[in-house]
Amino acid sequence: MAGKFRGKAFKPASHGCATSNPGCLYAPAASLPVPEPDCINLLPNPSFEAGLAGWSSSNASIGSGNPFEGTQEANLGPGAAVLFRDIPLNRCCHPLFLSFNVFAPEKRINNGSLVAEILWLNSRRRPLAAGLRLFVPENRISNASRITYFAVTDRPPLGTAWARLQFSKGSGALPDPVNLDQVLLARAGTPNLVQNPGFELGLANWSSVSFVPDFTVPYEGAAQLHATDNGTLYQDIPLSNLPPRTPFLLSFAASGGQTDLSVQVIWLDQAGSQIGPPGIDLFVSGETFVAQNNNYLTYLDLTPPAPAGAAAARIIFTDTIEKQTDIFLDKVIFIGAGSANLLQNPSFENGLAHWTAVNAGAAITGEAFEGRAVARIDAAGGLLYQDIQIPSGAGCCYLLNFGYRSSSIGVDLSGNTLAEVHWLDSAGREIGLGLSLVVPSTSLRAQWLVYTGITEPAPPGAAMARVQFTRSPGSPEVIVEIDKVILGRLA
Ligand SMILES: [Ca+2]
Ligand SMILES: [Ca+2]
Ligand SMILES: [Ca+2]
Repeated sequence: MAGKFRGKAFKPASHGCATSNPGCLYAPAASLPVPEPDCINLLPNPSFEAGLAGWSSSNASIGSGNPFEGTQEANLGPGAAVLFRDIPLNRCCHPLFLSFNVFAPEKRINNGSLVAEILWLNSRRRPLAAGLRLFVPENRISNASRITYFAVTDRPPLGTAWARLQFSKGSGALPDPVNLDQVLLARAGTPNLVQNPGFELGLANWSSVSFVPDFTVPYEGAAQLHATDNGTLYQDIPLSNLPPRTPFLLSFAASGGQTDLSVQVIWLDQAGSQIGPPGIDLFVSGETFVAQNNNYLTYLDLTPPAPAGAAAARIIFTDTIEKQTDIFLDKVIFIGAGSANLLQNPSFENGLAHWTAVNAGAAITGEAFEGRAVARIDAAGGLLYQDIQIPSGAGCCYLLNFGYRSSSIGVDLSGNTLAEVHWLDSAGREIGLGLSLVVPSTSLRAQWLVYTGITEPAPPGAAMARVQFTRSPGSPEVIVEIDKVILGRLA
């Protein structure tokens, strides 16, 4: 994947990214590459499959012990470590969407703290401003956890020509290494529209019943929210400064015990009355949280375009506590997006409707990633795919996101699962590969993992995208589950 991006950087852009774009900060001289379409993953070598090529590092190395994606991961530490790189921005002043995955080697490990940071640099690579600083506290990343982070920067100041992406790790109680893999940095539609998104100001800007601030090892920062009773939490996001009919991306992180969580985005008119059906309506079972073993799960979804007359979007969290347990929430993101989720029956709540499968089925389970059903691929290997129309999609990039887990325990292996997006022409013939994610065979205890990638731009003539999952045989009786598949445009 990295090689493809790098190879493309020096080819003439053939779909709309004109070299004379008025948004470009610097006119491309002969010595500079032709600007790429800026919807792709801006990071070459995002999964460390080319080792640390392109990254500057201190006390970081490459490992292949248990990569999150592909065959290799970056190992930070033990002890203090840093990994950074500067990324040229061909067009100024768009916020950026960042995703990465962190985990500990399979030992008794309590990580040191980790900071993910984006700095805006001018053309001489002098810092102009901070775009993002995300702090992961000590002991959040234990050997039980593989955590996905999403974050959005603010809008870079005029004169920004580079973004510096930096991961710095502090020392924990040794051994304290942190592994890092599958980093995504791509143009976002807007900065985060949520006020006090990480609850660092407690309940400021939120309306709450039962949720209270909590400061014990949050997902990020120094605070999270906690509830031990049935409750609700909401915030209204005004839409007046956004184009009508904008779709939105919602993300949040949650963990807990036997506590069901419902998450909705509803549309409100000027008078505060609800318009139409919810834009997002998610359900996470308390059993799913129990199976995560106190590890935070991160969710991402896309709304359809806001309906005509929508003056605000209300993000609502509702928890239903079965027993004397609790729930934690952190880091809510709501940004303008480029499209709705284009997949039909994305969460397998209607069985395998709209999907084509070999050696795979849909199953009702109390531990679904989302809702009450998942897709399961047999231990002997199997596949699952769906074709979707992408009218006027040429030149656009698409975000792929899904939940994955295997039932493997101990020495059992899951087999490899390839998640891919292929481009099809109007006759349904494949004309190219947009994205390939390799979910490697793992012996991790059953936990949901969250995979996210962004395709290359769809080539001219692309009329459809095919989202496909193919699994090779694993240990007998080890089932692979896929749930809540998203394919849509980030910007
Ligand atoms: Ca990798
Ligand atoms: Ca927080
Ligand atoms: Ca589901």
